[in-house]
Amino acid sequence: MREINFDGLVGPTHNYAGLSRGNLASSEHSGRPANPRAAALQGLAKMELLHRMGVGQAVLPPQPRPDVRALRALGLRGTDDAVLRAAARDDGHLLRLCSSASSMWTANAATVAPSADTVDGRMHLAVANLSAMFHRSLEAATTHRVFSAIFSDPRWFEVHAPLPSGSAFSDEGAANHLRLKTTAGTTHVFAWGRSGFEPEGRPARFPRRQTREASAAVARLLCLRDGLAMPWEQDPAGIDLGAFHTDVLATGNESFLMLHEHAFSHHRDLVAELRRRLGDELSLAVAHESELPVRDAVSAYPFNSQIVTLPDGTMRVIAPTESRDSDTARRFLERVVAGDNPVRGVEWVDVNASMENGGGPACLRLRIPLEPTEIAALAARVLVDDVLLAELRSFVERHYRDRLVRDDLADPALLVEVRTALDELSRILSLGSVFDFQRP
Ligand code: SUG
Repeated sequence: MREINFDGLVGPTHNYAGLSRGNLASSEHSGRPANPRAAALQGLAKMELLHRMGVGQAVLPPQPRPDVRALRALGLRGTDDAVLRAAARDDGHLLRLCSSASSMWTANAATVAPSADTVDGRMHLAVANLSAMFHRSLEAATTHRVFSAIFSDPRWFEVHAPLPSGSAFSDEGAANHLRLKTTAGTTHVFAWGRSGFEPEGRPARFPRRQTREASAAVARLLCLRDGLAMPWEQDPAGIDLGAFHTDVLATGNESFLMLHEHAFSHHRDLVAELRRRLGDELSLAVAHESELPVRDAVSAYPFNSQIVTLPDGTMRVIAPTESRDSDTARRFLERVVAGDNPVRGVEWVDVNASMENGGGPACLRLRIPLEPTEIAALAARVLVDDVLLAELRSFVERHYRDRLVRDDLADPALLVEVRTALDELSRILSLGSVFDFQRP
């Protein structure tokens, strides 16, 4: 089995709208001018690095924004231009809500169980409803179509529709999920922040996006073999300090897990349970508050690194340059590399444009472990090679603006540019008509 990282290509409307309460970077950078072209090229450079390192790499398309269909569903009428003008009225909040390039953070697109872990021996993928944040909930329908187009062969794959929307079954995808594996076993940790039905025990500063009930439903949909699912609560203190997803404070790969003590409630019990299931082969690096304050972990994102296995079996940490520039985060990662575990080095990547909206290297990718026969059954041209990378770079350079400010979202020319671009991209990637504007 080979893990393929499906990265979201940054979209042409990448902007800073301050839409995600509880995501400190999103609030802090609200209203700044954005450079969608540079942001997309940063993402492509990360894909190229992983591809060159011999890691499986694929790409997912951005989604059409502004989302005119959503604006019409909210009661705006007339031509597309009239809809944009109406959405820009008052302070333009409606337009910003429907213009985010947030589908780039594909760690939130879905949760995946590889075929080795499921009762029917097929790969299962559950699209996330992203109900907690309105701008993100707009992604789910198109995400479902995109995955259904790629994983269309029912002999190998089952793509599940998002859970019914609503706050009780609010699901944020793989950002709240960890798959660990040793020779002793496999465990899928499903992290959740609140119950969908019981009142919260104490007042919360920031939203708990994932519910326990959603995690349980996703685990059922994925058809995991008995005993593989392990639900666990996120530490409410961590969420209130800005860890809106589990992958802000914890990440793992096969037999290695690194986490902050505030990632999960009762982290010692979590570690003991993982040891019971996975044995001594599991290696762990736990950061304590005294070594690495949550505040630093949230701003520098060392846990939002990708941990990848190279063809020689050793691991590398793909970390954001913000972690290199933070003394506490860098020292923690240096301790990881020096430790008794399979990690042999750190590669620093600049994904600053995404980071300024709270999305590090790990947010930008969805991990999908696939068997060779399953890779051969992918029904779109999404696996990255040198030719596709060059085409994507040229695509971004031809179609993306290098500056976008709030008022530009109402520019009717932007909508035309985005549709022209995504129409071309759906052909480059052989995806068929997956976007709203391509469908009746
Ligand atoms: O959902 N930011 C995203 C960041 C997602 C990060 N993903 C993971 N941790 N896996 C979010 O909060 C900000 C958009 C804006 O404010 O313009 C935003 O949606």
